[in-house]
Amino acid sequence: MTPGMKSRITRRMLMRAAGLGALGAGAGALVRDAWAVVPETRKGLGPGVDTRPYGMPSPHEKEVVRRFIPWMNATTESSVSFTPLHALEGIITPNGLHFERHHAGAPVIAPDTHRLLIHGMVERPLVFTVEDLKRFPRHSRFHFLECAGNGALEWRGAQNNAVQFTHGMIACCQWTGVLLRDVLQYCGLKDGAKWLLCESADGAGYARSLPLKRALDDCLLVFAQNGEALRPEQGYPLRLLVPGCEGAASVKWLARIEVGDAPWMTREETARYSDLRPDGKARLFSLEMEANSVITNPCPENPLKRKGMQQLSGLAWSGRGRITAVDVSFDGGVNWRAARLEEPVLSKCLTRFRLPFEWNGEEMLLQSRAVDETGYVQPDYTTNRRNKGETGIYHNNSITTWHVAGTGEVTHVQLD
Ligand SMILES: Nc1nc2c(c(=O)[nH]1)N[C@H]1C(S)=C(S)[C@@H](COP(=O)(O)O)O[C@H]1N2
Ligand SMILES: [Mo]
Repeated sequence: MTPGMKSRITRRMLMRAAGLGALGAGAGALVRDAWAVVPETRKGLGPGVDTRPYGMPSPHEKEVVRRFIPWMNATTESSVSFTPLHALEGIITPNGLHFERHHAGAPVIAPDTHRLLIHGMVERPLVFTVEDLKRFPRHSRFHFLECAGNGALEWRGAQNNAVQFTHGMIACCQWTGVLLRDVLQYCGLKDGAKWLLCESADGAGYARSLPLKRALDDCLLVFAQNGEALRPEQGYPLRLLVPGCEGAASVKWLARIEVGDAPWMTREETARYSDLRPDGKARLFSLEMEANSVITNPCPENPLKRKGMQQLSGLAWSGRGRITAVDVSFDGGVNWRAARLEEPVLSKCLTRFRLPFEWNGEEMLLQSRAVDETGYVQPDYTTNRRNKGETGIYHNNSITTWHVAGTGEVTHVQLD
C-alpha cells in the first residue's frame, strides 16, 4: 500500500474487503492511520525451528485445557477430565484436549512388549503384537467417543455453569486401526459364539462384555488418533473403539479378548453403566448413545459481548447414525428454527451446526434439539427422566437450556 492510498481507506471499504458488510455497527474499528497497526513482531525475529520439535498452542491459549472437578471422585487416578468444548471449532478434538476417563490412571506401555491375546470360542487362540495387528487392512474413520456419564452432573441436579462440565465428556477424532471383525475371523469363530470379554492391561483390570454382533460390525482395534499414535491417556499402544456406543465399551490398553456365549456381567456393566428404572429393573447393555446436542457459542463460557449479529454454533451427535436436523429455539422450546449443518455430516460423528442471529439485548432461553437418521428426536429433560428413571446418572441426552440475560451473560437453567 502506498501512503497516498492510506488516506482513502474508509471503514466501508475495509468491511467489504473482508466480506463483512452485513455485520452492522460494532464489528470493527475505524482505521485512521493504517501504519499504526503494523505489528511490532514484524520488526524482529521469532523463535527458530529448533525450539519446538513438538509444537504447542500459543501461550495465549493457555486457558484452553482439560479440567476436572475435585469433589467428583476420591482420586485423580479414578476420575474424569473434561474437553473444553466452548473453545473448539469444527468437529475434531485436538489430541491433547481429548477428555480422559480412567479407572486406575493412564499407564505408559511400551508398544513392543504389549500383547493382545484372543482365546475362548475360537479355532486358533492367538497372541498378537501391535506390529502383527498393523498387517491387517487399515481404516481411518471419524467417530465421537462419549462417556455414558456425560450430562451426569445435570441428572444429579448440580447446575454446572459451564458447557465443559455439562457436556465435556465427549471428543471426536479420526481413529486409525484395523477391523476387529478381520482379526476375529482370522482366529476363526466357533459356532455358538455370541459375546466377547474385552480386558485391559491397566491397574483396574478393566473389562467389559461386548455382543459379538457389534464386534463384527464396525469396531476398530485402534492405534492412532488424528494422524498420530494414540496418546497414553487414550490407551496407547492399542485400544478398542466401539463406534456410537458408550465410551466404557471402548477398552483402552486392550490386552485380552475372550470369546464366549454369554456376557460376563462385570462390575462395569452391572453396578456401573446401567440405568435403574422406577420399577426396580435395570437397563443393561444400553450401549448406543442416543441423539444429543448442545450450543457451544453462546454458552456460559462464551457470553454475548455486544449487540447485533451473533454466530450461534454447537455440536450434535448420535450413536445410531447421521444427524439429519438440528433445530434451535430462542424462547425455551416454543418456536424452533432449523440450523445449518456444516459438512462433513458423518455417521456416529460430531456434527457442527450453525445459525447466525441478530440480538438486541433481549432475554433468551436458548435450546438445541437434534434429530438423527432413525427419526429419533432428542427429548426434553422431563420426558427423558420419565423414561430412564429418577435415580440414574448415565445416558442423559436431554435438551439443554442456556438463559441469556440482557447483559449477555449465559447461565445453565433447568426447564421442567
Ligand atoms: N482400560 C480402560 N479402558 C477404559 C477405561 C478405563 O478406565 N480403563 N474407561 C472407559 C470409559 S468409562 C470411557 S468413557 C472411555 C474414555 O476414553 P478416553 O479416556 O480416551 O476419553 O474409556 C473406557 N475404557
Ligand atoms: Mo465412561
